[in-house]
Amino acid sequence: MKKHFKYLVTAALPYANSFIHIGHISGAYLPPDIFVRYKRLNDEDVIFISGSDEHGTAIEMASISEKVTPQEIIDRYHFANKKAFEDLGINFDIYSRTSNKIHHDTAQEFFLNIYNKNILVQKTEKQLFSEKENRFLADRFVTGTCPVCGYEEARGDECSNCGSNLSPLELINPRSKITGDIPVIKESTHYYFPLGDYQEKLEKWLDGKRGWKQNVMNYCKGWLKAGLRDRAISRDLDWGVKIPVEGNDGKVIYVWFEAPIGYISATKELFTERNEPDKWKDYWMNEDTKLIHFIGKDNIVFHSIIFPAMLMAHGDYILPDNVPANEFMNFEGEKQSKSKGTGVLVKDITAKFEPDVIRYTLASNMPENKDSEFVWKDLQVKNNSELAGILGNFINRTVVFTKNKFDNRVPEIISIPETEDGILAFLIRSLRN
Ligand code: B3M
Ligand code: ZN
Repeated sequence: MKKHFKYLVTAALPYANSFIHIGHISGAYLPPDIFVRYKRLNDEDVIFISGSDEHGTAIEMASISEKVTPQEIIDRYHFANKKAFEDLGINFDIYSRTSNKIHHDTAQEFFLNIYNKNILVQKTEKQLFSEKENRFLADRFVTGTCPVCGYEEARGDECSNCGSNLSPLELINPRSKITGDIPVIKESTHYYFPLGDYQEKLEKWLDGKRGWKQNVMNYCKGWLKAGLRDRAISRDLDWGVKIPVEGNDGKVIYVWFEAPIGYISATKELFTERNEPDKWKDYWMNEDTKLIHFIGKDNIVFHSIIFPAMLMAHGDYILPDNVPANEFMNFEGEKQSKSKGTGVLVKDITAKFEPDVIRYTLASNMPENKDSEFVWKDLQVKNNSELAGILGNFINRTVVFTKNKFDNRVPEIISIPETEDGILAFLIRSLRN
């Protein structure tokens, strides 16, 4: 008998620090929405989870540059982005927030689970510190020259030019992103997750994977080949999920450690809302569930190496079945970028066009295997020639023909020519499968 799986489909949690654009949609949201619609049509057991990522220096940076509190930032962008998804017909079962209590509790429980098993390592290491601002310059708070490609505006956590994963101390000529202050080096104690201990297990697990996209597999193999190292999972920041161990005032869990746990918290919240508070376990603790993470290519390492290793360390949960990552959709020749303000915002395009026109244009040009390009002219052509001209005309003719020749009713099938018989059989088969 055919085995029936449950599907737990997640779409990356966008930072609630800016309005989402159509590049995000074509990479990480429309593909799972199409997948989930298909599963729902087939009456399969599927839940579709996403929400706002509301911590990390991405949020704090936005709050500093807009001169409001982090809370105001996340409230503004969470609700705006939730509406943007709805306006595009992207139907999550839940669009949660990592600032919710249920997430803080779940993330702290996760941290404590592995802390109590003595998996975490504490290390005192040198960090960049701004005396002027009296703060450690974590992740996006610091900018400098990328040691890999020489790009002068690389962030402390990542170079947006070459995609290298960085740590602030690797930057050449580091300076504070906010004040331009040249930082000094000061020691700070942090918790590290020993990713290297999971190297072999991860290699075995990935070796057994079939049907993964080549870009994702190659990327993972590159990381494994370079060798996995310990990763700091705490930060000296105020905004975030507090470290649930005494003596850690002023420290929070690193955003990339707690954000993926948000998929678990959101599932708990969904079933709490549905008055079935334990049902989330039917998904997360059930080997017959296929956990599928839809993401953009810049999030691959977190979903296909680091989060799986965290799940292995915790031990109670299933691992991802697949991590379909898409490439980027550029805009009229340049990268769509929240920080540079380039690209098309969902709230702007949905104010002008019907969701299906947008969805069709994006879906027919999805950046599945290489970066694709959005150009306005293309939306016009797809709308006018393909949707209105071909599909609209076909439907219009059929309806008018039915009206004129069959008195407005769909006629009984009397006889089907052999050629059409084949088509009909094919359609019925496709609907059944
Ligand atoms: N917020 C990165 C991003 O918005 C990050 C994804 C988290 S998924 C758990 O691109
Ligand atoms: Zn670089």
